[in-house]
Amino acid sequence: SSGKFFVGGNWKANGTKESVSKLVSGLNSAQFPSEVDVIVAPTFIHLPYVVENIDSRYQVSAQNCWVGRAGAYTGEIAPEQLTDMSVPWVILGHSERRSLLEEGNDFVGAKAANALTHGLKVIACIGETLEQRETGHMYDVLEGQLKGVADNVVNWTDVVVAYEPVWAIGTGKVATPDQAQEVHAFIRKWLAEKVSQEVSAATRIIYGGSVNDQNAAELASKGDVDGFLVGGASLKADAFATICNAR
Ligand code: G2H
Repeated sequence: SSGKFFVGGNWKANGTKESVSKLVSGLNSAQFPSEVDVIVAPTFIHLPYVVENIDSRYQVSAQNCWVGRAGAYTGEIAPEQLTDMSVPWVILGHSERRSLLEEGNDFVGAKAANALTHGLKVIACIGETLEQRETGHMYDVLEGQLKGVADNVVNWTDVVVAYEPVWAIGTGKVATPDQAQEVHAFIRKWLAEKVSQEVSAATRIIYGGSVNDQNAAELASKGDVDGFLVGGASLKADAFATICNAR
């Protein structure tokens, strides 16, 4: 395993002023060890509230950002606007954006490069669909997604790789601990061969897809599972806190 245990809560397009304020107070009273990096990713419009009201044990993340600088890009948010808002992290390449908005490997890579250049830390998501897994294309797909990121990243210190099998996202069908470990080990090996031994050893590889308070501990016991990216269960402070205590 590598680095500090890392748990990210991806709130996706969920939340109202009222529910976000309740979730933040729940999280502020949650207990977890100080040797865990805990990140929460609200929607863009809830970011300022969360930055101001969540306690300093948490780091805040956006769920996406623009591929270039601030300017005439209607509807987008640029990395320097996030850092100006004291948001240190961004999630990039989530499968929901890859599939629903057709974000490709090069585009995700370009966003990662731009985000890192402007001082953001990046949670880079990769993952195969069920069809790709069943037809034997899983490793090709993962390799293409990894390459898109690796071709654009110079310094890996601020990068976390999230493996999120698409068939496990929001479906309640979590990958088995062995399935997760197998792919995490593949990613670790790929980084060793294509980037460097140092980057492979130091980069955190986290798992996402139907992680909850019941299954997190067993997944976390696997050698190459360095943490989680949590969707649904991150909207409940108690469940999320249990996941933060999984290792
Ligand atoms: C995977 C995950 C969070 P969920 O997308 O990124 O969502 O835990 O709801 O499957």
